[in-house]
Amino acid sequence: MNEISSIKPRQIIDSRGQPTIEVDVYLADQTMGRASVPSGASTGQHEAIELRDGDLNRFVGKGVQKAIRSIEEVIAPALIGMTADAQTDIDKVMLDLDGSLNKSNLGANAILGVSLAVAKAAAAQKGHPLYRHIGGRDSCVLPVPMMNVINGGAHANNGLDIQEFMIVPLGADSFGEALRMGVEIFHQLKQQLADRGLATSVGDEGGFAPQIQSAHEALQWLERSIEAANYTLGDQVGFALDCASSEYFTDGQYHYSGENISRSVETNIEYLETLVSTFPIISIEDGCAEDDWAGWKSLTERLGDRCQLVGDDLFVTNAERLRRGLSEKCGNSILIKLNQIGTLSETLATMKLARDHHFTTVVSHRSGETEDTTIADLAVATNCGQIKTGSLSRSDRTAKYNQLLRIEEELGNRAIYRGRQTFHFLAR
Ligand code: 2PG
Ligand code: MG
Repeated sequence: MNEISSIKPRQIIDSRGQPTIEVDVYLADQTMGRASVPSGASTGQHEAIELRDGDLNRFVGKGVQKAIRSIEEVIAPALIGMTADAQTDIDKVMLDLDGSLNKSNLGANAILGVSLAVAKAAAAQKGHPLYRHIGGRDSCVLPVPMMNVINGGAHANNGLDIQEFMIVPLGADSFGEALRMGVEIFHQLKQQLADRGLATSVGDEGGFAPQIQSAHEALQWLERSIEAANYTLGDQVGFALDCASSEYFTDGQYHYSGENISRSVETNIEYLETLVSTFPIISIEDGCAEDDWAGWKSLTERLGDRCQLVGDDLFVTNAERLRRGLSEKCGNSILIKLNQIGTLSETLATMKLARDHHFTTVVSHRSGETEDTTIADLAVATNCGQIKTGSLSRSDRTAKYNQLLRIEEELGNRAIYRGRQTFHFLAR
């Protein structure tokens, strides 16, 4: 009954107005699973390849008709007749059909759309929620959200070089309460910016993008908003940063254009250390660039016991790169983005490898998103404990938070929200 009977891809539009892929997978009993594929802006060099048409006359070259043809002509004929439960086999068939190391033949966007739609069809056929289908009966941990309320870097056109300034509700006792705290702080921040005549328009991830120049200044705005919302900084709410520093690392230097300062690998680490000593920053993502392994090692030696150090562009959800990081002691956490690697089963394998080596895992959106909420389910399925899915505005971001509210409701008293305990390995 759960053999795949047809696969229907289509081109839709993402949150930035770029084309992306949506896939419907139908099973023999007419059950349908639908998934769509996100897209990054600060994309890592080592990510799997997103296939784009390059035809400048249509969608400024960003069309995904080639990837759609990969599905129609190559993937669908091979998968029809397979059982939707056989996720690993299905993903393996697509990997073999592609044959490249980075999915450049069929496109990671084509492969991921199918991989996720298959999982959703299989879940629907059993009448199970997606998190339960992927993770089984023990999936019950609601993730701590890292909410990106000030946007910079490639996601905004202000002077901030660091891409994301996030608030982390450590002191909540449920996901719903955590979300409420985020929302209240978000509104205080909006008010404060407006009172001082700064813009309250938002960046790609729904956070504010005021014309400010330095991380110090951004964090002070957050401090004031948290206070105004009547929460205690450090105790109830911590900070997290995504530097996305590959974007401003050239010729061995980290160039902070907003502050007009270039920092060497070592002075950049000292700078991050100063920020961590000044503000209650519990997590820093991509503090060093994607191929600055020596910088990463030194950053981890210096800050690894008091700050979560998350590798995004460094690891690109890729088990091989994670293995190198583990052996060279780079970072203590990995960001998980399905489209960086391109299949659900490889993503789960990378998460398992990380956990087996006591790395934390943070499930993440991309800056270009759709209404698809798979990552909310993935975070609960794997009990990973942390999610990064933007600010408290724009439906492409809030869709994931709202799905987590539904999951928390459905789990009832089985739901667990660990809050501060998630970061128990940090000596702070
Ligand atoms: C990141 C992501 C998501 P992008 O760097 O972590 O916040 O951004 O999707 O642009 O790579
Ligand atoms: Mg990142």
